[in-house]
Amino acid sequence: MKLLLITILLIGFVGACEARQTIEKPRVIVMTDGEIDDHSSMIRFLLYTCDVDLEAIIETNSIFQRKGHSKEDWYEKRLDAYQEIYPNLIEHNPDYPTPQKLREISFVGDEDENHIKDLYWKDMFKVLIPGSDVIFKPDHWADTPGSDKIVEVLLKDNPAPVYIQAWGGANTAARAFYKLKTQYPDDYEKAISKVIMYNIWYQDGAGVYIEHDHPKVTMLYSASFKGSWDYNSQKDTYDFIEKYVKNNHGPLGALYPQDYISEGDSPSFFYNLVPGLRNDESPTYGGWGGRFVKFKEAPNTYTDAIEDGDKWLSLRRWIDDVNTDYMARMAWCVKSYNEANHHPVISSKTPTMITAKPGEEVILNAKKVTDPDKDKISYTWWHYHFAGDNPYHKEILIDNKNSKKASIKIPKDALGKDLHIILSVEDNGVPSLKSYHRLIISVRD
Ligand SMILES: [Ca+2]
Ligand SMILES: [Ca+2]
Ligand SMILES: [Ca+2]
Repeated sequence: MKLLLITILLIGFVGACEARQTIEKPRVIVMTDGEIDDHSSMIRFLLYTCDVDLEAIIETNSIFQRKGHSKEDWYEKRLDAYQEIYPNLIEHNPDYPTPQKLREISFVGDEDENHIKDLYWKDMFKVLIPGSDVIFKPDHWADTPGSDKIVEVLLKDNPAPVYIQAWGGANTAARAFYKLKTQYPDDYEKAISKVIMYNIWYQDGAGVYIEHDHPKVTMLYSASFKGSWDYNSQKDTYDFIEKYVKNNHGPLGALYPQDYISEGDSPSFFYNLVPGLRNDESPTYGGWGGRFVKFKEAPNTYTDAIEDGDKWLSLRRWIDDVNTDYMARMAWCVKSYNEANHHPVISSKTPTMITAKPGEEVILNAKKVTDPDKDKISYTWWHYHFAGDNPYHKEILIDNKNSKKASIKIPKDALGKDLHIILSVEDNGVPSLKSYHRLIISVRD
């Protein structure tokens, strides 16, 4: 009887893990203000559209790009270039959306200058920060194709979260939320509770308005993109852009407008990549898009986490991995499957959650890791000692941390804490690619 029970538990456990791995791709809406940075970010983003369930791309304005740029053809040029490389991209991943689909889900949102009246760069840290007073309300603004699309997406009978990325202002989303509240009162709460917004600063008055009037929306406020991904942050990447993006990598990379990586808005979509890091479970977990902590004065708002006294570390710790991955994607634009590299795959049987006692030794086992190119795999286990709501703040050494099978001794004073253990596996392809897995060890008696 006991054996039967254990067997059932084991099957249940494995089943739960597999369910995690087959989880739907994150539903994503991009709002871009068409700044030069956005022109660069869009090139990279298009190469990751196979990893998300893209609902819409919406052109907007911001206090920096006051009239927006939808009347120009910067975005259309990128879609045209994508169309050219699309046949090659689907050799590497069949989930890339068709160029036709991308055009169908492209919209223009709010580019009305009156909706950012008297707001300028100098206000950025005075009135456009979490917890500030509301400056504008969208009550009397016109609906736009962009805001109506957001309404439509949120009303769909699909309970999965919707990630809305504000690469510029968020007035378009503000208007959509207002419309839901006033015209769809019965569906409003359900619709709005699905939204997780990743804001690259608050680049118009919408951020504080949403905090006040739509507090069920989860707001992530990033300021640390500045100094890690924006203009001037990665000035050692001239060669990278020259060699791996602009030249010999097809028409999309050739459009890269800058001489080095300058993509202040990109962290907002990095957040939706790398499912193995489980960013989707909590902003406090941390991944390619950085890590966040709860902001005290607004109940559902999160701001950049500080790690080791460093406000950039949660983003910077991944920069090399993120850019190497981009190199591989750029190669997908021009190379055949056999000439290019693809990610190693960590078996879904590797546990994601276990409980251990203080003083106990826990075996960390990567189970099966395969590589579609039959590359050799190397392993690194590490303790992300800032991650989660309940972290054990001291670093813990992992025995055999560069082996498939490693072990960790749970410290005695870790009782009640959760240890976030990250496994990264790296192949030896060119460029080498990493995949990740997060195991959370709850230390309980
Ligand atoms: Ca246009
Ligand atoms: Ca922008
Ligand atoms: Ca590989």
